Formats: sequence, C-alpha cells, structure tokens
Amino acid sequence: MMLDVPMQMSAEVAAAQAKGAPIVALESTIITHGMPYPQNLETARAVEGVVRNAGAVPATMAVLDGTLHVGLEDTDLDALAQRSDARKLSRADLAHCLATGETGATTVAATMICARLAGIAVFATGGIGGVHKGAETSFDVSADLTELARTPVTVVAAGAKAILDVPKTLEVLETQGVPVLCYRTDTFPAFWSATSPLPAPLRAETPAEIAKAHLMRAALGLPGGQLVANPIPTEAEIPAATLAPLIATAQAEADAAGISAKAVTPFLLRRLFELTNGASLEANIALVMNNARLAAEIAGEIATQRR
Ligand code: PSU
Repeated sequence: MMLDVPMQMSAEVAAAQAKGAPIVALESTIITHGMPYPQNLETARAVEGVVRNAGAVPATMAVLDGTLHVGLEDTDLDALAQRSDARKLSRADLAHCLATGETGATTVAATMICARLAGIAVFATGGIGGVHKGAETSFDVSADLTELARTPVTVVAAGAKAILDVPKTLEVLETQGVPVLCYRTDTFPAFWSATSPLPAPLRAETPAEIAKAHLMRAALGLPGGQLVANPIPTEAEIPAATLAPLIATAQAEADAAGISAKAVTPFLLRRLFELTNGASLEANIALVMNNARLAAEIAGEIATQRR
C-alpha cells in the first residue's frame, strides 16, 4: 500500500495548477524562525502581494497539524506567524512531522520537496542555508545545498546569507553540480549586500533565459534545481564592511553559548537584528520582495515556454 501525502492546496493554487498558470512557492521557516512578529506576518503577506502583482499565484508551504498546505489561507498564516512552537522542517523532518500530526515550517530544502510534489517549478526565499563558519570542525552544512542537487526546482535567493562561509558554500554547490545563476551581476551577491569579492559562477540576463535553462535541465534528464542569485536592490543594501564585525560578534556568542544545528541560523539572524538596531531586518524584507518579483517573472516564462 502506498500512503498518500496529506495535502491541502488552496483554491487559488489549485485553479492556477489546472490551467497551467504560473505559481511561485514560498517557504515558512523565514516566518517562524527568520523574522520577529509582527514583521514576519507583514512580510509574508507583502511577498504574496508582490507575486500576485507580477502575475503569478503564491503558494506558501507549511505543515499544519500533520497536513501539508500548499498555499496558506490568511488566517492560517496569521496563526503560524504568532506560534513559537512550530518545528523547523528540513528534508529529514518532513515525513516525521506529517506522521505525528504536528505543525512545522518548511526550510528551503523542505519547500523544494513540497514544490516538486505539487508540480511547482519556481520558489522564492531570502537566502539559502549553506556552509557555516567553522564547518571544518563542526561539519555544519545546510541540507539546502544537497537539496538543490537533487530536486528540480529553481530557487531565487539573494545569494547565501553572509553569516555563512560563502566561499565554501559556493565550493559545495559547484561539487554538487548546482547552477548558480547570478542575475545581471558579475559577483555572487552577499544577502544584505549586493556584491561580494566572489565571482559569479554563471551570469543570467533575463527571466526567459533562466526559464529556458530550467526546462533544458529537465530535457537533459538532470536531477536537481538551479540557484538564481538576485542581488538586493542597492538602495536597500548594508555594506559588507559594516556587517562583518557584527557577524563576528554574533558568531562568537553562538560558539560561546554552544548553539548548534538548526538553532544556529535563527540565533545569528536574531542577534544581527539587535546589533543593527533592526536594519538587517529591513534589508532582509527588501531582498525577499525583490526575489519574489523575479521568481514570478521566471514562473511566467516557464508557463509560456511550456505551452
Ligand atoms: N531566508 C531568509 N531567512 C531565513 C531563511 C531563508 O531570509 O530564515 C531560512 C530558510 O528556511 C533556510 C534556512 O532554509 O533559513 C537555513 O537554515 P539552516 O542554516 O539551519 O539550514
């Protein structure tokens, strides 16, 4: 007997799916573990609005009481944004959470799995997880990287979060054969900053070209997705030099407190929010909206090119 995944698709997503209209998957860990309330809820709603204005349908993913929701109703979004006990679900946790009937928010890795299951090709987030600083001893490498190598979803992010060891993150992506398409830029964007000293592995100019590459990978029979690295708008960026000492402080605090595994990223994001007096959150919100817009354009192109 094959078990069915308990899944509930919003009416809006189901209608878009039926007519082959563009859909953009959105994650929920950024809501429960990445931003404080109420900015998390405001951002989640605003991001859905950006996707709709750009002509696509948003599908925010989460597991609520053991059911996978593909597209959250606004009341569910509101409730999730205020919960402090939601699990952080990656590839390893998703099935267990569905089996036990609990509630959890999906990371980049888990959202990719859910998007593929629901037939959604494109996903927008803030920044992917990656190789943490000190990984040579901690071995802390995000499951987001291996998911990109396995699951055929195009993920739009503002690069990898600058709290990470970004050169090592790019090395792992290269080893895993993940295309890193830097959007209209020659360097790999550094999340809160638009540029970095790291050269772009690949450069992309248009949503149409990214869509075609997505379809071409399927034609080649390649598993895995693409990472589209979309720089934060320059008017919203924080210079890397301003952030570097604050990131070092937050990382030293995390090390001293013995913070590990899933707790590291939420801890560092929260400390940076405090250390920058909220500026890091403002930038994070701006980059997510920017990614949602580009993701909707790519989803639109994929829908057109498939016809
Ligand atoms: N983007 C953001 N904020 C976040 C995240 C992405 O702007 O909080 C989340 C994503 O869900 C991503 C996770 O998968 O951070 C990375 O967690 P980790 O480093 O534990 O893999």
